[in-house]
Order: sequence, then C-alpha cells, then structure tokens
Amino acid sequence: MFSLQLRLWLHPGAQVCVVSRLKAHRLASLQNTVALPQKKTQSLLYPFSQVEPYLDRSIDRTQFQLFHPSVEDMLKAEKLFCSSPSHKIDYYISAERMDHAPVMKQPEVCFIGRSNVGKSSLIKALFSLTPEVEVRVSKTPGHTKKMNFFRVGKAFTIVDMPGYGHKAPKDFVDMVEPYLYSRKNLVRTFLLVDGSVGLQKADLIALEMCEEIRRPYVMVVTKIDKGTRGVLLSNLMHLQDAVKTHTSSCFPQPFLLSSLNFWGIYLLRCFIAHITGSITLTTPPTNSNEGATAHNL
Ligand SMILES: Nc1nc2c(ncn2[C@@H]2O[C@H](COP(=O)(O)OP(=O)(O)O)[C@@H](O)[C@H]2O)c(=O)[nH]1
Ligand SMILES: [Mg+2]
Repeated sequence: MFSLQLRLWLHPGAQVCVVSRLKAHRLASLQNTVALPQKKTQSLLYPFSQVEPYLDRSIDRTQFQLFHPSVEDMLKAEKLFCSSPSHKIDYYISAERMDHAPVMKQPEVCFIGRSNVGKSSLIKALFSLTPEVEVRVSKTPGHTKKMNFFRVGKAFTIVDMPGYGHKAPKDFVDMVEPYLYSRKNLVRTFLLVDGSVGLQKADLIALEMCEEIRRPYVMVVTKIDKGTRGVLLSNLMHLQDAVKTHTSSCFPQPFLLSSLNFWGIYLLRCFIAHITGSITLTTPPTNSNEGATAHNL
C-alpha cells in the first residue's frame, strides 16, 4: 500500500520540487528518499516507526501518530520549501530585542530550546531544498544571540530563537519570553529537547514557561541518531510522561527528528505547512488529531 502510494505520486510526470543549483543534500527531497528500500523510507518519513517495535505493549501508540499525513500531503508541503521567483525563501532579518523584531503579517512558527539542542541545524534541514538560505550552525553553544527571521514566500515565517541554558540564561528572559508573550502572528512554538540526553533542568523551565504563556506548542526530540536506542526510548518515555501529567497547551505528539540524516524532516515540513494554513490535508484530521483540537488555527 505504502509503495503503491509512493509510485502513484512519484511517477515520472509527477510535479516534484526543482532543487536549487547549489548542492542540496541527496535526502533533501522526497523524490530521492522514496527511491530507498521501503523500510528506510518509512523510518525517514515516519521516524516513530523506528522505536515503535521496542515500546512496551501496554503503551498507547495513538498519541505518537496523531499527525500522520500521507506521502501526497508531504509532497504538497515540500513544494513550499522550494524557492522560486514567485515564492522566495530567504533569511530576512535578525533582531536583538523584541522591539527590533519586524512586524509581519504571515503566520509564524518559532524554534526554541537550549543552546546546542539543534535549532539551527533543524532549520537548515527544513530549508535543505534551498541551500542558498544561510542558516548558521555552530559548534559553540550560545552562538545564536539574536532572533533570526526566515521568510517562506508569503506563506509563513520561521524564527530561530537564541538558545538558553546555563551559559545564556539572560537570552531566555530578555528575548524568548517576551517574544512568546507578545508575538501576535505566532501560531506555534516548537520546543526542542535533545533525545540523546533527555529532559534537562532548562527544558523543564522552558516547559513551565510555555504552560504559563498558554499558547500552543509542540515538543521536538532532536538528535535521535545519537546514542543508543535504549537511552532514546527511556528519554522519550520520560518526556511523554511529563507532557501527559504537566501540560495542557502541548500537542500530545512529540516529533522525533535527526537533522543529520533527515529523519522526520518531511513530516515536520508537512506539519508546519498544515498549522500555518498553507496546505489542505488530503486526509482531514480526526477529532483527536491536530487540525481539530484547541490548537486549531
Ligand atoms: N548527531 C546529531 N548532531 C546534531 C543534530 N542536530 C544538530 N547537531 C549538532 O549539534 C550541535 C549544535 O547544533 P545547532 O543547530 O547549532 O544548535 P542550536 O544551538 O540549538 O542552534 C552542532 O554540532 C550540530 O552539528 C542531529 O540531528 N544529530
Ligand atoms: Mg543556533
């Protein structure tokens, strides 16, 4: 069924993204990804399938797959991440303070999380079909001291927020919190947590802050390629427990991701396209699903 669906959508005449002339990663586009063996494709598109077989039988799987779009929907979303003369994707501006942030009409999504959790790498992977967009990735924690705004045509804006943590607690208070409180066009916050180390004190503070602000947010588990599967599973279970018992504005599904090898990038592109109202899903979400909850647009 899965491979039939892929063939249907990727036959030679199918409209697929034209990748930039600059060298894009070979997995940046679904076109190459779906040519891989089916199991590999499945784990790139739906990374939860990698851990699912190892979960205890008593654990309810539904919450991990509430947003489960078709390949067709992912292709629709992918087109939005390809720059063209009529749909320009670019780095727009940086702001050091909230009062320097540009006023924008488009729906906006932002990525927050500890320094070094993988925010910039994730944005770079999302924009990998447009490699000329400059997203700075650093090996030094705390590199991103500014809010960086990226425009995706007229569809939406993506914001890379400064990382917080023991080396940069000030950025948290000075920028992240005021932004989350006051940004009018913000439709979703993505709170990144490192899957190889699990929830840290600073993550819990961020979680509390998001709850206090009461705007819809989503957990993203980064670096799932790093460390053992056992560690990832236990960190994931701990995170799910925290989400279940301590949150009310958090979407119940964590997005598992590796920017290094593109696991989950296509799913996240589709989710962003969906929540910003940029695409209509072919399979409308059910009652328990994203589109129909309090997090709705
Ligand atoms: N193994 C692995 N490393 C990653 C991944 N994402 C980011 N990194 C590494 O983590 C470090 C910090 O990443 P960066 O995106 O700059 O984090 P930021 O401070 O949150 O923006 C860099 O050395 C990245 O190469 C990932 O998915 N897997
Ligand atoms: Mg960064």
